[in-house]
Amino acid sequence: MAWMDTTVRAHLFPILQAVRELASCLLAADEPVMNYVIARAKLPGSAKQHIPWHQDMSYSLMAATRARERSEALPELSAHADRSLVLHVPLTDETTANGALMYAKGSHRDGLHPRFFQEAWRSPDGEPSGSELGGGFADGHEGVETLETRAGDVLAHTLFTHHGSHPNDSPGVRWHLEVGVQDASLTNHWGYHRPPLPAGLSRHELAQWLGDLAAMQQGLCASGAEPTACG
Ligand SMILES: O=C(O)CCC(=O)C(=O)O
Repeated sequence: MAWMDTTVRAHLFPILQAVRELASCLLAADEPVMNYVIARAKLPGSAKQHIPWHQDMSYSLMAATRARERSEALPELSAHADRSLVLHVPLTDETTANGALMYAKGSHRDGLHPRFFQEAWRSPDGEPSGSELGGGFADGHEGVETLETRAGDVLAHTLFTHHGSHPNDSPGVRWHLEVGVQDASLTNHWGYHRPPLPAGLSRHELAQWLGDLAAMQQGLCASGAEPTACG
């Protein structure tokens, strides 16, 4: 029997079902799949939970390409970004004071900045990456916009969009869900199981979908092999 509790049944499942249509529309994909879901809390004054400016592609390199040189990887990274999105779903209202998201407008057009081609992934002789290069954007940059949102809104950004968030200087905890979605036809070189977003809210569909979620969490490939051996 798949694991199920009240929070999943009453909150997580309906949210994921609700974003299915949005993902399908934005990706022009009949059956979008989910490649991860994270619930994040941003505690007041917590420096450790402050996420600096970044591009999410940085965390998807091993799923998007086998190339270890950025210039060689860029076409595959672009193809991957074209058919993937990150949905940021506020569970509490997000204001500048409690850590709302900031986007650098138009930054999704410029591909992956060398800083975000991870050290651990690039070849030892590749171009330099790392903090010395800077990311190109910071809170005060003229192309940067803060998006204050209400619980129930959804923000969508590409894997190339430069984004960061304000610190949480309010007395309350800020919660959000982050859902990575993709067109199912996109090759995922890592090869772990990616379930479709849930289509219905019945107990039967939920139980079935939780089995899918458990397989994804265990890192199982479609073939059942370990992720490092997939793709
Ligand atoms: O909430 C944050 O501080 C950052 C969230 C984020 O990077 C995202 O939703 O992609």
